[in-house]
Amino acid sequence: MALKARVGRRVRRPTIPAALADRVPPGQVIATRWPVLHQGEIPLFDPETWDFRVSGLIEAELRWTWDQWQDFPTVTLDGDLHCVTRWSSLGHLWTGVSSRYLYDLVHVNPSARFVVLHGEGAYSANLPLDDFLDSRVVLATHHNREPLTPEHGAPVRGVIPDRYAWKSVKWLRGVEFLADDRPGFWEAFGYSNSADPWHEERFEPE
Ligand SMILES: Nc1nc2c(c(=O)[nH]1)N[C@H]1C(S)=C(S)[C@@H](COP(=O)(O)O)O[C@H]1N2
Ligand SMILES: [Mo]
Repeated sequence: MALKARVGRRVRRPTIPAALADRVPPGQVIATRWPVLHQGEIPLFDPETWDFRVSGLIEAELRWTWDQWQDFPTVTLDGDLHCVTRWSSLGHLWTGVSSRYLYDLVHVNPSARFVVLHGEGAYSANLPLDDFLDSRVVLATHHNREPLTPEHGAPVRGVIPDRYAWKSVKWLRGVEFLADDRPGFWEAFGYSNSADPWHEERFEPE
């Protein structure tokens, strides 16, 4: 009986609606609710002491307060999240400062080829400068027109739509411009440096 039942059973795979198929990278399933995933604790946000630092290959290190951040122009863009643990979360509208705006503002030395996005504490993620400057990259303060919630990275998070979501650093506190690449938090553990979900670049080849 048990054997028969087993033979008759089909492995159920979640089906991806045809209309969304081209938005879901290989090996991913669509998450029905927006998951919350991160290392460690959700940091407290104090607008009085919060700052954002730009460092590395720029004329002089910069520090912006939360008040100053409010003066930056914003863009509003779609951006899906693809977690390497195989969920994809679609239909997010992000509002924030575009990476290109920040780059142009701070006069980066042309020798810079890479960036490290620094989160609160020890979390970070690296990107080639070209990936960072992609027109869809936003340093978001708002999600679906509401301020970001603490668990999703308030007050500012990176959104890097075409890379696995560990590069979309929550609680973003700074950007560092570098001539040479330097692995971030997960990249140092063997996760893919390039992290392109469309090519399933989950882990760095041995
Ligand atoms: N600072 C910080 N940012 C982070 C992480 C983290 O641990 N710390 N986890 C990353 C991972 S692995 C994922 S999948 C996304 C999840 O974002 P969400 O919780 O808003 O869905 O955040 C990314 N950003
Ligand atoms: Mo993730």
